[in-house]
Amino acid sequence: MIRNIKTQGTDNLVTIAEQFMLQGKITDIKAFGNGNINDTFLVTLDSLTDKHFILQRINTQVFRQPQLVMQNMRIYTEHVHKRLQNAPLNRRWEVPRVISTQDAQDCSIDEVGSFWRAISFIEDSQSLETLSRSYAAEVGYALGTFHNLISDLPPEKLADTLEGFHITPRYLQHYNEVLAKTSVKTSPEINYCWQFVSDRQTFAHILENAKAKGLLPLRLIHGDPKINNVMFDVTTQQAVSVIDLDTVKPGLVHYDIGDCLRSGCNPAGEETQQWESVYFEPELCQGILQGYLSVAKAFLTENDYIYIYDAIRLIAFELGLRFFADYLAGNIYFKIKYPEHNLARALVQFKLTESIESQETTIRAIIEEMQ
Ligand code: GN1
Ligand code: MG
Repeated sequence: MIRNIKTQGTDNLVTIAEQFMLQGKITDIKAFGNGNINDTFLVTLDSLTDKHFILQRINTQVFRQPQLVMQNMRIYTEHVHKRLQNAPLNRRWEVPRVISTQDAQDCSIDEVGSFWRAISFIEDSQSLETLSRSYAAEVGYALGTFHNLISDLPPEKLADTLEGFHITPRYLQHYNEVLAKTSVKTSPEINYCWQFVSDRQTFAHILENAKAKGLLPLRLIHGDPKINNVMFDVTTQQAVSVIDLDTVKPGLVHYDIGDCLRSGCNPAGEETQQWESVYFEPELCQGILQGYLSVAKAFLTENDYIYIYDAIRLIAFELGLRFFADYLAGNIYFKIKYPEHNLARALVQFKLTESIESQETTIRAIIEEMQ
């Protein structure tokens, strides 16, 4: 099923947006960003103070307890605001704010039961879909700063809003269940994906095994730090915020490092149609890690370093597996623009994984020399 944001009438959107407004008049509402799960809109106001805010319909098929997502977001933002007040950074850094409804709620539920929330927009900033070398260290700095600012918030303070998220063996199990139920038509692309997954069944457990053995600690993580969730100041071109806080919850920092690198070091971008030319760029990897470690070195352990390469490889593989399983299941999780979209996305991630694997020595050397 293809879900289409256009089915949400504009009048209706204005009515919903007005629930969150304390001042000004709406002059524009438009679809915003490239999210695969929630529906996101940028609301423009004629107010002199806050000129924009983000309006989102949370996908409650994915986030079954949206109230918990909002609760986490409040706890996270309050903690970080306090920390920044006590010890400001020596450069611009912003944390998105939850905007309450006029009757002081975290969300507004419309007549069809959709769950809407509003978040402040980071003014004078933009996101990037692909990275050039000059931005790589900034992306790493942003993730490191994000981790650093929550490193003193006990992980158990935040709820698990998406059970199983980034637990690769669970995705593998789901994939095997889907496969058992589906009569898959075969094609060279589908065979490639099927073979790709079947050759990596043992590898899928690598981070969860390390976690179970107590080698890697649970910390608070972002969950989805792909590069277009990092906002850059339009003037200084420095990273100024990490947005999309739906999946901030306990996990391994390796999920975040892997996700940031699998998205940042793929110059073709995750939506490219030319999957055969997808590759992992080690120079971008070096830049991102350098920026990350400039902030994160203080809290990483020796074991953390040992698993960085595996994390990069695993999260690329995992995302490919998630896209492929969703394609086989009939596209019920990720939004799609055309029927084979999730298959195309899976091919991109598998090709990227292949490129990571073929450059293992180089990538491990980059990590080694930064310790
Ligand atoms: C989804 O919706 P979006 O684009 O923020 C997904 C991430 C994937 C990403 C791939 C909750 O994020 O895990 O890495 O697509 N989010 C969830 O682009 O599943
Ligand atoms: Mg997201």
